Amino acid sequence: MSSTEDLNYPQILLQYRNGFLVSKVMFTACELGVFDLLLESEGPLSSDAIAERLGTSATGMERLLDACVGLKLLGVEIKSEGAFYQNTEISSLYLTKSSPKSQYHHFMYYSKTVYSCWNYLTDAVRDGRNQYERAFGVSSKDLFGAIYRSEEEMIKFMHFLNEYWSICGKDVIAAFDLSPFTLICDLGGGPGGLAQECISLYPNSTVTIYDLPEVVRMAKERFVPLEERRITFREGDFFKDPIPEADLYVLARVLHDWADDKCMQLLAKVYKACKPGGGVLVVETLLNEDKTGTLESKLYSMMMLVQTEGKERTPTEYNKLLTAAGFREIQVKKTGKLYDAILGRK
Ligand code: SAM
Ligand code: ASE
Repeated sequence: MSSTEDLNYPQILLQYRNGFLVSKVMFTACELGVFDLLLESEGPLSSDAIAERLGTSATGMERLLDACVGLKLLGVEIKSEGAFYQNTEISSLYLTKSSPKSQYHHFMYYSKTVYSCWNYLTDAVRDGRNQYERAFGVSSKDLFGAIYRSEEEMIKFMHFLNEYWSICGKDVIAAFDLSPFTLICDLGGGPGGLAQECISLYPNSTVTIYDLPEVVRMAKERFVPLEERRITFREGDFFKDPIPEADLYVLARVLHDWADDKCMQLLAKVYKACKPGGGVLVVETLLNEDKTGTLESKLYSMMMLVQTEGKERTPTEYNKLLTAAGFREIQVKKTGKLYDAILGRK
C-alpha cells in the first residue's frame, strides 16, 4: 500500500462515520428554531440569549451553535462581551420556516421518520423489506397505511414532498414541452407541489390531482389554494378504482414506491385510460445503467428499501415497464438535479 493511501483511507472513513452526526446537528438546530430566531432578531445574538429564548440549557446551546459555525450554517463574531452568532445566507434561505425555499419540513421528516427507519437498515437488508413494524410498531401490509400512521405524520410527509418541488419542480416540468397536453392527471399527486409548478409553466393546462381520499381532503384543506381553479381533485385508489381520462398522466415518485408487478398493473391501467396521442410523464431519480454515478440515487434506492415496497430504477428498467404497458417513443431526460423525467406516448 502506498503512503498516500495510508493517509487518505482513515480520513475518508472518518468523514463517512461522521455523516449522521453532521446531519443531526443541522436537524436539531432547525428543530429548536435557532435559524428562525436569528432571522427575526435585530442583530447577532449571544449563545446565552439564544438558549434563554429557546428554553434550552446554556451548555448544550453553545456547543450546538459552535458546531453549526463549523458547518458554515452560522457565522460568529467575537466581541469584548463574548461570541455573537448570526445566520449565513444558506441557512436564512433554506433552514428558516418562513422562507419560500424552506427545507424545514423536509429535514424534520429526515430527522424523525427517515432516521428511525434507518436505525433498522441491517434488518432491511437482511429481510429485503421496509421497517415500519420495527421502527414504529405499525403493520406494513398496507404501505400507505403505515406511512400515514397518524394525521400528524401524513401532514409531515406532505410538507416534505412539496418542499422538494419548490427547489427543483420547474426542472422536471420543463424537461419536455408539455404544452400540447392540456388535460393533465397527476396520479398520486399528493399535496400538489408539482401540479402548481405545472399550471404556472403551462397556462393552458388544467391538472387533476388523483390521490387517496384522506390525502385529497388534506391537500384541499392545507396545501392547494382554493382560488386555484385550474387544479381539481379526484379521490380514489389507483390500484382499485377507475382513473380519470387525460392527455397526460404524471407519475412523480410513485413508481419507486412499488415492486415491478404493481408498477405494471398501474401502467397498464394508465395506458388504457390515456387518450390516443396522449402520454405519461414519469418523474424519478434515475440510476446509471453501469452502476457508476451518483451516490445520491443509490442512497435513495436504500431509502426505498427501508421505507417502501419499491426501488430506484435505471432508464432501461423504466423503458421496459413503459413498453410492456404499451407506451412508445419513450424519451429520457436527465435534468442534472435530483429528479429526472421520462416521457412515453400512446
Ligand atoms: N407525486 C407526489 C410528489 O412527487 O410530490 C407524491 C409522491 S408520494 C411518494 C406517493 C403518493 O402516492 C402519495 O401522495 C400517496 O398518497 C399516493 N398513493 C399511494 N397509494 C395510492 C393509491 N393506491 N391510490 C392513489 N394514490 C396513492
Ligand atoms: C417516497 C419517497 C420517500 C416514500 C418514502 C420516502 C423519500 C423518503 N422517504 O415515495 C424521498 C427519497 N428521496 C429523496 C430525494 O429524499
